[in-house]
Amino acid sequence: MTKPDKIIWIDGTEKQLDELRDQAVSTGELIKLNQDKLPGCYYHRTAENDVARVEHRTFICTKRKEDAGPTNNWIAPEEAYKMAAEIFDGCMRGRTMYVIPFSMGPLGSPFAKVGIEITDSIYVVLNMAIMTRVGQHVLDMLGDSNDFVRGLHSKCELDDEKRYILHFPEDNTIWSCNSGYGGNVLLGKKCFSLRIASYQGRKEGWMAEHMLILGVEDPQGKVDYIAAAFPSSCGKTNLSMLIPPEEYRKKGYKVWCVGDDIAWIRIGEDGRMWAINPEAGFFGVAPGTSSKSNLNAIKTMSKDTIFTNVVLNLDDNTVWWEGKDKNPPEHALDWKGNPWTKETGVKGAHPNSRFTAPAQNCPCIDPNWDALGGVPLSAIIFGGRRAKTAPLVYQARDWDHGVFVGSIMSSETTAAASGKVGKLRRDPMAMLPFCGYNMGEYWKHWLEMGKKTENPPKIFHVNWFRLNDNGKFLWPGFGDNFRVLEWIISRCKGEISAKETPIGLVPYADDINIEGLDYTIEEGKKFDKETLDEILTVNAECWKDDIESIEEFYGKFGDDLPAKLAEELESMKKSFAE
Ligand code: GTP
Ligand code: SPV
Ligand code: MN
Repeated sequence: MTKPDKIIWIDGTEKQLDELRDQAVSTGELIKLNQDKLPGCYYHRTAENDVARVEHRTFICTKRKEDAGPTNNWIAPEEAYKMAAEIFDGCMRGRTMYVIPFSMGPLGSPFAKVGIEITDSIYVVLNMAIMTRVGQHVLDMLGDSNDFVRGLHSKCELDDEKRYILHFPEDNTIWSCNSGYGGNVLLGKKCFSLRIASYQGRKEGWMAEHMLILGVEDPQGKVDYIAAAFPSSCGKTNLSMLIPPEEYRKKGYKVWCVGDDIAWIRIGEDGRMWAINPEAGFFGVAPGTSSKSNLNAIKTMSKDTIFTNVVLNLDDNTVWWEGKDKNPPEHALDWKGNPWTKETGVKGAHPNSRFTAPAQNCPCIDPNWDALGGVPLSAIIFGGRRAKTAPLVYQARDWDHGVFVGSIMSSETTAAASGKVGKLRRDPMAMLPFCGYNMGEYWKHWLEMGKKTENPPKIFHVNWFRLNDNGKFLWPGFGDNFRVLEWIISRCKGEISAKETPIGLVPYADDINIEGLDYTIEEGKKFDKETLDEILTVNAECWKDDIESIEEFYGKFGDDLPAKLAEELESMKKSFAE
């Protein structure tokens, strides 16, 4: 169908990848960065019209529209195949086709699944080689099996009017055309590991979730694992690599990173939920990442990293972005390739510019990050970007209530997807753009999984993003989020009590340790006990508005809304009315 001139199978060897890097440099697709300062690092720019996921052009193509549900775009499979086949017809003429066998999950893990991605982009090959396990050993493992996801990608003409990200969960197939941007084209990531895998998970009795996984080690050396679902650009990578405040580090606390974006979760024989990170690298947001906010990420990207759509520093051939440090380069090109200085008056890096780096590079990568059986979860956290309404942290009363808490998640939109930024929308379990089937069925699956798990994780909700009236963050965030993790773990162990409210269990302010916390909200206003009280408050008026919006959202699902969730909503409404 695509009629390539040449076909190359990706064998996963460094030699082959190196040849591809050289070739991409020779055509300008990649720029080789300063190899003394950034060994193994490269720079890439996407087309200006192609900088984020395109949710309005992303489709779930099931035979029946109901199976895609009210939150997904849908086209019938035969129609989608036909339309896209015309776009793909001859699209690789004059180009080379690369065939990438890849594994999501460590080879030999019972969680792992194989995919093959066909692409005409070297950038895709090199990113997939960081983000997944690629090469001949994957084919060897697959053997004669037909159980693999078929991924087809072509840049085509990068025509945004013919850009489609099509998923065929019933055929284990993904077709993506006319884009060269990460989430649209690295098919192992959101397309397979969330949209296709969530569909597979329901059929096979497991869960594919948009979650980071981290381990908290206490001074005795015991590690508790936590998974957390936040929408795109809402703090997963940062939380997963967090460095605890100094007074905790001195006592011997440490955070280990297992994954920063996706968790595949199964019920273990011990009656707990176990999770793996199916990826092998990080595709992280660059802007805002600094030695202060996320030192581990900065170290992770110090070698073998591909930078996309950041500022190119012409003085020393390195990279920069807003929030990296206070020294923007004096001679530079912005993400579009135009001469740029900070006086130019526009952002030099695209707000959704990214780094692609191997997980192995991360200084706090968990020794068990690629354990075949995964890690056991003590807690699951949901969270969003909410200027108001959601308190800093609260706990769900039980699993079913936790599913309710996840289902009513909402967050302000970010630059990770094309469209308006800062618009509040409901984003259940951070899966709105990633659930490969009817969200109502997905909630039923969550409820079922809880029933089947003897000792399920405790469920929490956090919000690092409460603002004051001047639009300043009230909570310091980043490393100080450890203070909230401490409360969560104490709750899991049953060590402390919490306050019953209509939304769930909220901390007593004294149980959040703010000792040593030094944060200036704005000039003349430091974080204090009062601020903590403020961000722990459940404001009934705000929540009553929220309930209206939840009712409207739930209304879309008709009979597909699980009765249990409707009951939880009624009961919350009632307790606010009391
Ligand atoms: P995706 O990779 O798109 O899924 O994003 P993510 O969820 O991994 O978010 P990431 O950790 O990259 O953070 C996104 C943006 O939020 C960055 O600009 C961060 O600096 C900022 N951020 C992360 N954590 C915090 C926090 O605790 N407080 C505040 N105020 N900002 C944060
Ligand atoms: C996200 O948008 O949630 C990302 C980046 O992690 S992308 O791979 O583009 O989906
Ligand atoms: Mn991330």
